[in-house]
Amino acid sequence: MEIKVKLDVLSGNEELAAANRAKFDDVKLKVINIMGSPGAGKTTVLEKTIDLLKDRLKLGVIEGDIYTTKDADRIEQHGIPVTQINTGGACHLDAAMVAKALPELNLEELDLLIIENVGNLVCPVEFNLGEHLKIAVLSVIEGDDKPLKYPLIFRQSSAVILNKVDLLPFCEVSLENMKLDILSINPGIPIFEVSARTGEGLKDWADWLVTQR
Ligand SMILES: Nc1nc2c(ncn2[C@@H]2O[C@H](COP(=O)(O)OP(=O)(O)O)[C@@H](O)[C@H]2O)c(=O)[nH]1
Ligand SMILES: [Mg+2]
Repeated sequence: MEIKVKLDVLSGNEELAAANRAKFDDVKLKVINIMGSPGAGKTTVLEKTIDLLKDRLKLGVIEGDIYTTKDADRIEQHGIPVTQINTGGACHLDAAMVAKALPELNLEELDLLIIENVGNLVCPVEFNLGEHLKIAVLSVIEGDDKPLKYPLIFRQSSAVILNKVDLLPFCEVSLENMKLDILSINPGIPIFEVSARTGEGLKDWADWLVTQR
């Protein structure tokens, strides 16, 4: 019985995600969905990415959070259109929430829409939003066992950002093992080793993102 309910929820979500995708494609808008644990550095990576790309692309952002507008407030400082979704308790965004937020943005005027999902390594990946690419952000301090413990997000993503490499000297993790495990789950997936604090590696990520348009 429980499984059936879950299937119904997911199939309803797929229909709404397809409708979102049609809206994006109508106006030739590329959309990415950034996922990862709370504190992995999603918003910081996004802020730095905006600074690198805002002169090249017209960017817009949807911030997903359980409560508060803290992340949207940070993005607003960078002078690009942003709207906040509060899920009011849900651990992930779904296609209906995104559909409701879209009228807040002028989609025709944007080249790239970035959605920051609710911080969570598990649930967000199960709900398509209509995005073209899913991107996983994992910080090295979360531990090198995480890719194999949470494989779905790495399997479904089109790229992985390994953030906080500036903290590698202070934690016992093997970056090599992290990368090997991610590649064993999703062979060939681009992996960007970055520090959103120092800026290391972010130009390669931003350049890759531009090529995805
Ligand atoms: N040392 C270090 N700290 C970082 C880095 N990226 C983000 N942080 C810090 O990690 C914390 C969580 O970052 P945030 O972007 O809010 O993560 P989010 O919850 O995934 O959006 C903040 O205190 C950031 O300043 C990084 O590359 N290196
Ligand atoms: Mg955030």
